[in-house]
Amino acid sequence: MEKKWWHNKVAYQIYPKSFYDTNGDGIGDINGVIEKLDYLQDLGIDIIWLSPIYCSPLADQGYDISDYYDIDPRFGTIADLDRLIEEGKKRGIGIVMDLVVNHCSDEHEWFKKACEDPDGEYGKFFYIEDYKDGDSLPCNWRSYFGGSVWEKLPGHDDKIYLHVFHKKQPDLNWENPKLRKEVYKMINWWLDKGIVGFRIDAIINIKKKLPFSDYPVDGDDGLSSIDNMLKEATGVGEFLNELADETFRKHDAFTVGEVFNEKDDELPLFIGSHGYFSTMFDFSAESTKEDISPENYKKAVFKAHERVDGIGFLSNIIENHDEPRGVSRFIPKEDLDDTSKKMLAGIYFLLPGLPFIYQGQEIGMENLDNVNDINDLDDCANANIYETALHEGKTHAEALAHLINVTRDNARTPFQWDDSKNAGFTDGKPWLMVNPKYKNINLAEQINDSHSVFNFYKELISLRKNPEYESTFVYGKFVPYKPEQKNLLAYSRVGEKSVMVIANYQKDAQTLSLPSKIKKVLLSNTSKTLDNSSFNGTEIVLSPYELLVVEMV
Ligand code: TEU
Ligand code: CA
Repeated sequence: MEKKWWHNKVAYQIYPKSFYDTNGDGIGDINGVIEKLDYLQDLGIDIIWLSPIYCSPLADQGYDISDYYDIDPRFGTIADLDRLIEEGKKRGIGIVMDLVVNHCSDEHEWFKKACEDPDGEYGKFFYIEDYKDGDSLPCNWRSYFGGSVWEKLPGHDDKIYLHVFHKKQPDLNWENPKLRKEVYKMINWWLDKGIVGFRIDAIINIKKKLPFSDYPVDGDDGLSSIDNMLKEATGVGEFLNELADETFRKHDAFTVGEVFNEKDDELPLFIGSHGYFSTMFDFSAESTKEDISPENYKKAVFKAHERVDGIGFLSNIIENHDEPRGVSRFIPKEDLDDTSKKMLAGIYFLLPGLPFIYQGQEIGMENLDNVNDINDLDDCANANIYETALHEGKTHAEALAHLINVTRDNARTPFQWDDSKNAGFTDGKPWLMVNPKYKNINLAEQINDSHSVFNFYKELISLRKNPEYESTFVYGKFVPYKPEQKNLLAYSRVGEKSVMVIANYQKDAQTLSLPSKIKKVLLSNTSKTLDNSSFNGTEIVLSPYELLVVEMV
């Protein structure tokens, strides 16, 4: 495999609004990221992905951009960002921006001009249609946040525009070469500024199946999921190839795609050596519909890595700003403790590909347990989740309980720096509630405790970067071990060295017979196992949620 500069990197996602507030307005800011760079360097981070900080009405928390060339004043200024890039460079940390180009904001000047003159140049930047036969819609697609994808065009009673996300996020028309050119110009402007790349938002949606047509109704609302359309939309590759040629490839940029619904034979095109992107996220466990047991977690993740074997690199996560906290999702509530959190960390972190840590994950931040009412939460997706639950017959209390399990706000509560007021996130009133668990789960408590979740993440990163093992963790082959053994999650990484990652994904002990003897214990989440004398044979007994990373003979 052709080696790339980003292959051995460890990335960290920052959701700026909730990271660190330096001016007391309750909103995290760029200066807050700069203040915490030493912290991230100490943890071992090489790449920071910033969720959007461009000018935005924040209808979808910055994923609705009204000016791609400027920073929202709530987050800071372009000068602050330049300083962040510079300060990052000094510490060997590259900055990755979020690229949100499936849609912009309805407050972007392109959309304003489109409303003024729907038949003019900017009207063609969007999908603007007339009602069919007076009042019917061009198609029955359901937007990701609920309701029809069609909304009346402001100022024009007879016209509507398409938005697959929020109505304040009109879709950009990628079929229009002028629009594409504008997008490439903007991307190159950012790359010239010195960022190292982009995380690419919702990109699979840029290709629509045209002309608009209905798909089978799959809900009581009489609408059809966008997925039904995406399955039939072909040709996204032509856009992506042009995009990569005009921008990323010229700069040797690092890009990570938020890609769903890709077909098997498209994988080399997406993430092969000359793919559209450097890598893409593995969402296989996050998008598992059934209850996520250890067995189907293993199945999903193993399958994902076997699928890309020899093709390219996935980016591994247990959570992000759109998902509940990974530890709350993948570990049964009654078993959630530092040991099980560390086990989950070890499992995903040493898989082939790039590990991404989402802010707060490194201290084991958990979901909210309860809120008094829906107004304590913020996300624009909440209303639809709640209403749908009521519609399915749940009571208000049940609907709220369901919402708390799944809401994206679980990941968006402020970072828990210490146990002072507002978890040390702000001197003002935080824009979103702080998770009350901050009294027990916070960085200050963990930073000097060698057994903390935080220090376990540090150890994981330094193990991955240890020159003796790095090539094995980066390029070593992924070989599942005894996938049929229940609640055992084990795999080898075979390269210059042979390393095994072994996890007992349950609350009971279990016995495992190994293919050979253990040569060395590289990492463990239970201090007792660091004594090599307990590994004389090939049969080992694993304690509850034990994780072992071992070099084999
Ligand atoms: O997400 C796109 C996406 O497909 C989903 O994860 C989606 O957010 C979720 O299913 C809706 O509940 C990206 C961003 O990560 C997300 O934050 C934005 O809301 C979305 O695009 C629109 O820009
Ligand atoms: Ca602030």
